[in-house]
Parts: sequence; C-alpha cells; structure tokens
Amino acid sequence: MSTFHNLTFRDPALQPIWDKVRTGERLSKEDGLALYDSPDLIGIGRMANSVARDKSGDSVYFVLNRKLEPTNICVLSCKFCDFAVKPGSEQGYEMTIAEMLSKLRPDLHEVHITGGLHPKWPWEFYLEMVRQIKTNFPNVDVKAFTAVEIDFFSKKFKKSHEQVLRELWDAGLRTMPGGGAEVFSERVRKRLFHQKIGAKAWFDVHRTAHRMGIQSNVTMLYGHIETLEERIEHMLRVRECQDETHGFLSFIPLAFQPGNTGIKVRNDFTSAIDDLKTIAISRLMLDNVPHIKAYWVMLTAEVATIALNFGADDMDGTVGEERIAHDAGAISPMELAKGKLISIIHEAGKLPVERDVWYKPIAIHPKKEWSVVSKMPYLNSVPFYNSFPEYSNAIKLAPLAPRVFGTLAGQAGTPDQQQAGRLLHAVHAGPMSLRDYMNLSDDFEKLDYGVAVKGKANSVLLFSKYDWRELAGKRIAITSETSTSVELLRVLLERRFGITECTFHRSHATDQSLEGFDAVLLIGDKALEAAYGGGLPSFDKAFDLAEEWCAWKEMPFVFAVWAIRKDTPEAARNEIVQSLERSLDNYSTPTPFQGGGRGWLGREHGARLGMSEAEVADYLSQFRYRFTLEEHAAMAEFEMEWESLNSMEDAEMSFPLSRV
Ligand code: V47
Repeated sequence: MSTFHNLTFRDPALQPIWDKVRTGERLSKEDGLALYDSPDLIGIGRMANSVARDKSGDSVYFVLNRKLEPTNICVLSCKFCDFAVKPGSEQGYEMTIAEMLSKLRPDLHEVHITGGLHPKWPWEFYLEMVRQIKTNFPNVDVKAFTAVEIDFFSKKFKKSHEQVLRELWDAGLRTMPGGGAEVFSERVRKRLFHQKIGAKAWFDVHRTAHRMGIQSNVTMLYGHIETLEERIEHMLRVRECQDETHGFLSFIPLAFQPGNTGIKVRNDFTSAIDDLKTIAISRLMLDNVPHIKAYWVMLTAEVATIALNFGADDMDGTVGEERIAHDAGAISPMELAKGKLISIIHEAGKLPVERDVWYKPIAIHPKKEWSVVSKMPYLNSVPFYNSFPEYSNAIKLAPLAPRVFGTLAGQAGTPDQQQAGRLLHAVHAGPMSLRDYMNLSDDFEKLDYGVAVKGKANSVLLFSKYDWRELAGKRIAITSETSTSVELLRVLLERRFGITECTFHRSHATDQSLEGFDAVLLIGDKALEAAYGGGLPSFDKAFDLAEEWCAWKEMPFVFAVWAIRKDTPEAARNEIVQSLERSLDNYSTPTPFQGGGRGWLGREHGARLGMSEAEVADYLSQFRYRFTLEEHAAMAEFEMEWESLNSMEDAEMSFPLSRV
C-alpha cells in the first residue's frame, strides 16, 4: 500500500535497505546491524516514520490506563530489577483486593496488572482480583500477567498454561502484557536473570494465549549488557512467532533504568540516539507487528515525543502510579494526564486516538484546524491512499474500520468535547459504508469515489453449513466490523430468498468463538484470508454476497462511498480530492517505486494474507473506484430495498474469547 516516497540518505548504506522495505522484502539480521551501524539517524527515522504511517496513518494511540502492581514480594532475584524484594523484607507490600479497587476509576479503559511472584498467595486470590475488577469496573479491560507469572502459576498450582489462561479469561482477563521477555539471549539470561524462564517458555505461553484468541504484547529490555546483535536476534524471534500466530499487538522497547540495580556494566541511562534508533529499527524489522510503543515512563516524555516521528504509533497511556521503572530511577513525571498526552501527540504533528486494549478507537482528538480522513484498513481500499502527502497541516489520516468510522463520524460528543472541537467533527471524510452514509446524509455528501464491484467480490463472504433457503431460524455470526454487509445479507435473505427469522450475533472469527453457529459473515481481509486459506473449518459452503446481488439486480454492489462532511474547509476538501485523483491515477500506472503499479501490492499484501501476487492483482482488478451514474443508481436501489426490510433486532452482542 505504498505511501512510500523517494527518500535520499546521507549514508548510502541505507538506500538498499529502503529499496527492500518499499518492495515488501524483509530485512535480514545484517540489515538490522547495518541500521545500528549507520550514523544517519534522521534517515533511519524517516524510513521508520514512512512505515508507521503506512500502517497507522497519522494516528498515535493512547489508552486511559492504570498500572497495578499488587505486590513487590518476589521469589526471584533478577539483577536488573530494583522493584522486587525478598519475602520477609521490610520494604515488601501486599495489596488487598479492596486496595486494588480503590486505585481504579470507572473512566479507565485498561488496567495493566503485573507484580512480584508471591510465594504464598493462593490461585483463587488472582482469579478473584480479576473478577472483582471486572464486576466493579465493567468498562475497564484487564491486561494482566506476564508469561513469567503465567508460568509461575502453572507450576505452583499444577495447571497447564492453557488451563491457567482459560480460568483467567473466564474471570475477565482480556489481553496479556509483554513483560518478562527481557532479551531472548541465553548468555544474558544466565548472567542477569538465570532463575527466570527463557525464550522457549516465554514464547510457549504467548503461543498458547494467541491460539486461544488472547492477544498480547512483547517487550525488549535494552541498554544493559546485551549486544546489538542480540537485540536484532530478539526482534527476529518475535517476527518469526508473529508469522505463525499473528497474536502480538505491539512491540515495546524498554530502555533500561540503571537505578540501584545490580548491573554495573553501563551505569547510565540509554542515550536518546540509542532509544530513537531502537524504536525505528524495531519498526523496520518487525513488518508483521501492528504497533510499536514508545513507553514514555521509561523513555521520558521528551524522547517519546520524538519517537512518534521515528516509527512509534503508541504512547501506552496515562499509567497512574508506576513503580517498577520509578524504583529504578526513571525521571519522567509519575502521571501524565490525558490532556498532556494529547498535547504531546499534537506537538509531534500526529493525531491522538484514544483506544481500548485491542486498539479499537474510542475517540479521536484532532487539533481544531485539522480535517481527519479515514483510511480504510482493507486491501481493496489501498489504491486510494498512495498519494496523500507525507505531511499535511490540513488533513490527517486515521485507519478506521467502516463501522468505527461510521460511529465516530456520527458522534456528537458531550458539550465539553464539542466546545473543545474534539469529537463533533471527529472525522471529515473517507470511504463510508453505505449504511452509515444513509444515517449521516444530513451532514455528509457523496464524492464520486468508492469501492464497488459488479460480480464476485471475494471479500464479503457468508460461510455456511446450509444453502440460502435452509437458513430460516438459523444463528449467524457476524464480525464486529461489518456495517453494510450485514444489511446486504439481510436484504438478500429477506427480499431475495424470503427468509426473515434468522438471528445475528456479533462475534469474532476465531475457531472457538464460531462453535454453535450455522453460518458466519466475514468481510475485508479476514474474508480474503479465509477464502484463500481454504475456507473456514466446519462451514462447507461460501456465498459471495456481491455476486448474489449482481445476479439478482444486474447492478454493481457498492460497499463504500467516499463521503465528506459538508462543513469541511475548502483547502482540506481540495487536498482530499486532489490526493484521491493522484492516488487512483498512480495506482493504474505500473511504475515501480513511485507507489504505483501493482507488483509491490501483491508482494506486500499477498505475504500478509496468504495470497499470491497474481491473486492480489486479480482480486483488485474487479473493483471500481471512480463512480459513474451506474454506481449511484445501484446505491439508490440498495437503499430502497433496505428501507422495505422488516425491522429486525440488531445483532445481540456476544463476547466470545476475543474480539476485534
Ligand atoms: O519485564 C524491569 C522491565 C518490564 C527494569 O505490555 C525494567 O503494554 C527498565 O513489561 N529498567 C515490565 N525496565 C514492564 C512491561 C511493560 C511496560 C509497559 C507496557 C507494557 C505492555 C509492558 O520492565 C519487565 C522488565 O523487562 N524492567 N526492571 C529496569 N530497571
């Protein structure tokens, strides 16, 4: 999806590395070391910023969170840790569940729990801690327990990793933090934390979690005795695991805080140059990890701000009281309020996006003078974005799934937020699902662009155990992203096949969560992955909804139409339309390296989705992106059919093991 522009470098050694990145070729260990070796910090940062922008647009994520460290009493004694104390120590503390609850507030979205490995606490205490948090603070999602803790529970309470995780999931745990990874080097482990689990056990726990649909993060503790080679090897091991499980949400380089730790080798903080290089190199090496986190508590807010232009797209959060880093002497202030985080992100020229634990946007906080353009995160929308300017003071890109875009675009916000100009005009333009456009047409108008197909689409598929006419009374799972597609499904079921009494349940497409359903509707890249990966287990039929619509109406089906707020400033509107025109022209001109052509698209997305280059090209060639009267007529026809539907209860929300 190349938003990759030509870059020139002071250090010529960077050019071949950049050529690899732009053509979707993976960086090797030697490339990683060459990056560390290069004096061209700015060149490395620009490459990483381009890659981050390609993945996340201008968005930088943060979460209203609180770190909870229930105890510092720990059976291990790792040399680098200034936080843990031995059982019986005077500095030891143990929180009660009531104390933990007293630290939380209902407006938080995440609680991050990790702590010492306590020798005496019973298993039930951990489950009860998670349960009580969920019961008392239903909006707070629990990100809890590192692989080291999970493995400790497993051994202490004689349960498998899977059993430990399942019981914690049932109690309310939703994701896992990335701590305890340190550096995946046996040499370093033996010297600094020989009692702690090694790389194999760490990955085993995360693989098990990912298989169960529990996503997690992964950290790297750098700036102590590790070599640069060991850092790159650490990243490569993460990349390898991610290829297999796709379960990591973010990679977090943690700058070592020397404090009074037992490590004397480099008794100083890491340099800002090392921090920024490490963030940038992580972004470049880990092409398959969605987010790179600049953990401001350890980096300092100043370095974290710059890191946002060096490949990081996440600031973590408000954190609250944080002890591990502070006991080792971190110098950043204890609490950065939400407003401060927002202004740091603004200062970096980026768009603050408040998120939940799964990186689903909750609110967007643009500067008043910015217009936000939604960047649809699907392969079929890639052709729209290759020529948006690399930096613009008028428009900012935010990757938003259609349903999230619809919700945010329609969000009026509280009076306070409106006054601050934050949510009211949160999103100005983008490819909007038809259904959302129908709800928002007072404020938005259509542009002559969108995603339409006349025939097979391959990316809106109903996987089913039954034929269309046998679906009466059946349970259909729909992913949380769909908006128009579920309405198209209803139109087809009811108006074409005369079936009215199905029930729809919002769900997540993991194997476990689909048990008990008769059919499942998948859209976008998830549908493609299933289609090209040989289908969905236990659903032997696959219906292409666009094909069904075309067979019925002899019209294209419009999945999304570019819509723009009527009050978008003239300059932003012109920039959006000109960028779209350039992108679509460029897309149809196959010139390598200009962000044009389709070969690179095939390589980059094909690798991610398990499709060959030819399959990607073939898939994309069916779509119409510039609209004519035919697409506008098709939209009107769909609207008419949709309005004549019987009213049906909207999908009952069910929360299986995981969600988008
Ligand atoms: O595993 C310990 C590190 C980690 C020191 O998943 C130290 O979102 C620096 O994992 N200097 C715990 N680091 C913190 C952690 C984390 C932090 C923020 C976000 C997430 C996430 C996870 O802290 C430990 C260890 O690697 N650590 N001592 C020290 N002196």
